Amino acid sequence: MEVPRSGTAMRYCPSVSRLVELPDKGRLIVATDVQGNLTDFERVARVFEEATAESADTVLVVTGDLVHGPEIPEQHWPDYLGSYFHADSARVLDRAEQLAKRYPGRVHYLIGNHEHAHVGGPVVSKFFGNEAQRLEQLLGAERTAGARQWIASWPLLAVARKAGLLMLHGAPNALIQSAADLEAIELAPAGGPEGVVDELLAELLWARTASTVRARTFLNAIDSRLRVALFGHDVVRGGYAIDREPLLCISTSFGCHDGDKLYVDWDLSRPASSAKEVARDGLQPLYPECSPVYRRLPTA
Ligand SMILES: [Mn+2]
Repeated sequence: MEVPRSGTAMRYCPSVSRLVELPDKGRLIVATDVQGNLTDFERVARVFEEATAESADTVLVVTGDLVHGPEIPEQHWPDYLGSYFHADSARVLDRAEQLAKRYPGRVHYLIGNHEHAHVGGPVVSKFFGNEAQRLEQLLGAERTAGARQWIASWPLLAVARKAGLLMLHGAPNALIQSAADLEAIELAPAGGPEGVVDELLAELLWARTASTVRARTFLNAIDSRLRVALFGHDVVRGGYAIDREPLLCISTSFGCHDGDKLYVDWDLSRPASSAKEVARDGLQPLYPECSPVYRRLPTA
């Protein structure tokens, strides 16, 4: 069976919004950067399903990079990668899709730079020379086509206006005037050669930090009520980082020891005032049964 070339440029379907609106009430679970870790994805799914059992209006947002991870033997595992795992991105994609189907409209995956590599973005090479090609070889032609179609329906941002929270893959460093700028983003620029990336999209998917002024300008351009940006992309060994307000960078999985992995659990009807407040009241350990290695949770 012929496997199609990886990274084939896809366009957003006209009906797909770049920004998904979350409700003004209910519970919000936010996780980041699973990078093919099936065990961690299953745990995130369990957290969401347990929250759903208590409160039926729970929503889950995963801020990209569900796929692409190491497939190296445990004896060669470097300590800086945290707890050992063997990536199984194909099964993570399957499980992620099943979960979204089981809870229509309540499970949202945002595009990360690793997903973008499947739909027209630049080649990513973390553990393989071409991560998208590796995964697409494992998937085979038919599942690859399906995965690309699915990824091309994922939004870039999630917004919880009442809670004052914006979710995206990288730091909110892009210069935008309004949400309309985001709607103009294409996965691959029209008519351009492959590998050329929309500048705005590159910022959204690759920025690791932003100045306070720049980040607040970004939030304001979308909604003046937004107070905090939740994102991943970078590995924070201790589970979260607040470089400065309004930035809350979270590491739910990749690069961390199990006891340091964090996600956010927030009441969508509660307006957040700062990243510090969300860190203090919203961060939860993914594995409360595991001892922290580098993690220090904020105190009141
Ligand atoms: Mn990333």
